[in-house]
Amino acid sequence: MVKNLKDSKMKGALVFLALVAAVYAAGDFSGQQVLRILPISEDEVSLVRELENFDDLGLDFWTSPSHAKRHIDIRVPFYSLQDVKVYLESNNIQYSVMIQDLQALLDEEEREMKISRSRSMENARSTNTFNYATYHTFDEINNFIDTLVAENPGLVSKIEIGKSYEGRPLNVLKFSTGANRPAFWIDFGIHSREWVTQATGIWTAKKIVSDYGKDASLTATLNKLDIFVEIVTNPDGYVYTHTRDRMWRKTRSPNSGSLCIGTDPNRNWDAGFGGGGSSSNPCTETYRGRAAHSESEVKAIVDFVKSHGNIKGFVSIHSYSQMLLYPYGYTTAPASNQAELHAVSRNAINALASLYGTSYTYGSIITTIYQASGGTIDWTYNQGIKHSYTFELRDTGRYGFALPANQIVPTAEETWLALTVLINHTRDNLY
Ligand code: BHK
Ligand code: ZN
Repeated sequence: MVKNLKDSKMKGALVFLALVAAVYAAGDFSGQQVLRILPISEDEVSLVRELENFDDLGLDFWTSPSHAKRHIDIRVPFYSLQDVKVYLESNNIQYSVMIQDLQALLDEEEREMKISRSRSMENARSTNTFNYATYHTFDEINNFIDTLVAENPGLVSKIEIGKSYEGRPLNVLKFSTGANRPAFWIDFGIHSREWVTQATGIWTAKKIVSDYGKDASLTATLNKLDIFVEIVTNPDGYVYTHTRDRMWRKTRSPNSGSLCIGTDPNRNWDAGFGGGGSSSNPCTETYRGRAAHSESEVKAIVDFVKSHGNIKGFVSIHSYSQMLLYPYGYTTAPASNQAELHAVSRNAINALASLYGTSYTYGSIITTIYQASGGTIDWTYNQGIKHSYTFELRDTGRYGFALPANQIVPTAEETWLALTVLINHTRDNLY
């Protein structure tokens, strides 16, 4: 009896230790690598795709398997590295190590944020002294939003279009100089780990108020169009990337019948919903959700776009890969104004490259990255928003989602040059 009691206590202690280890492991990327795999045949693509079905390996596909000769980036936990490398080597599949030790990059990221924070007590007080060159928490971003609105009452207002699953506000900035205008929408951070996007959103919001009344083109734009900016489109995920798991992509809503959390908000839209390039498995990064618009973060934008009724341009911003994409992602059928989308994209990426030489590829989603069903801009396009685009910001994979903070401002600056091409074209072609 005594022995049994002791045993069960021991067991309890071991279970507790295992749980503690599991919780800590979620936030610890020590020894983890990102492998870039280059399958040279469709057979090799299938072999890599099979890895997705082994939940125990704990793999995180940073880019999805698509076709031969298109690379696949996979984050591999330390405990699976040998198995995965042996698997690839025994199948003669080419790969290289893109990130040697992910935790080393994230340690540097955290160190940089701590230094910036200690120097930036003034962050919340004025958008002129705000530090645009570091990553910020959700609370800091909301303070920035409120400060920007307070500083520019005649130009900027804040709209709460809904609440996230966990009850956080879905804040949208409205830049407007008159009533009943057609509008241009830009969202950032629908995938929470793509930190350079939220940071670019902050810089972009400030850029719009700085240029209004000074830059002739932006002034003409805001005399004709309203601009809506959602900086943190997936707030629950964003908070989670700061507190628990820097590499969290999805929403944080639970899935009945599964212990896995979250839906991919870029597979949850009612455009080819459930089709290829989306998953029915809640444990994958591309889980589409139980139904189209099941995610409140998505539904809020759907309702907003429909009730507004006059949104003429729509851009949804992701990272990484350096691409400018247009519909469709769920079908190879061309968009009705594909020639226009293609020509405008080319102008936009040329403008972007003119600043720092950053090179982008462009084209339809399905022909340029891979098939993805239920994506944001396929839905907005089918709603009649003919100027619908998606960006994949820096970089091409050297740092991936762990892009160093010293690249935030250059990324935002060059992206703005491309955005203005898209906005100006929309302004001058309102249909
Ligand atoms: C972007 C827009 C529409 C469909 C797919 C994509 C690519 C995006 C994704 O959802 O798979 C890649 C990604 O998040 C990394 O930014
Ligand atoms: Zn993304």
